[in-house]
Amino acid sequence: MKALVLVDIQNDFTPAAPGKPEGALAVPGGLEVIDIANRLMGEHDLVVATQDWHPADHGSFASRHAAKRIGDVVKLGGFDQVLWPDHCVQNTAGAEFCASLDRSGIHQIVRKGTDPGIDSYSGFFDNGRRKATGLADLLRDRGVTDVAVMGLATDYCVKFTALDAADLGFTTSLIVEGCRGVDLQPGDCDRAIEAMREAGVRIAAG
Ligand code: VGL
Ligand code: ZN
Repeated sequence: MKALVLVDIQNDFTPAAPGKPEGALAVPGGLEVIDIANRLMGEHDLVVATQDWHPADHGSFASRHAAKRIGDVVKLGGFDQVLWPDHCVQNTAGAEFCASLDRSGIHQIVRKGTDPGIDSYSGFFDNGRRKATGLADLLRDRGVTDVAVMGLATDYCVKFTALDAADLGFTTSLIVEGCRGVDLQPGDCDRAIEAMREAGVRIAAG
């Protein structure tokens, strides 16, 4: 059984388009992954979409930390945390999936980042691996053996989702043409892809 995991293809992670404002944390080229996602849905037995879903006071938001700026690093939940603009706040338009993503092809939605005290880049666990989102159980219950990962952002949520999938024993591939990244530091995306490859993730095209 093959699953497609679509990571965080949400309004806040994508640039402006006709009828759509620029997302709060827009990843360059982020809208370009949607056609690939829609096409690959039909080639998988199970399609799961992760959704970054933060409370308004989430600790990853620079706005919650006095005298800190976007891109600064603080400790959150005991871990280094990059600070982001407010994004994907629960029940806001920014947190919704992009309108052109084919919702009818998505079987399950897994929300993450709901605990204000810790971030959750992976679709499987929070960054401290304290709580599971339920994605692993969902995949196992459906008899999934192979997981293809794509979406946003290559160097954060895609990376940690793919690394966890491989670590959990799924035969994991990265659909590299279906990913776009932040590159806060030049080369972050390339390094993320290399880290996935080294962890046994197969790097596939589209
Ligand atoms: C993400 C930064 C903050 C992601 C989520 O989806 O990669 N990045 N929250
Ligand atoms: Zn987030």
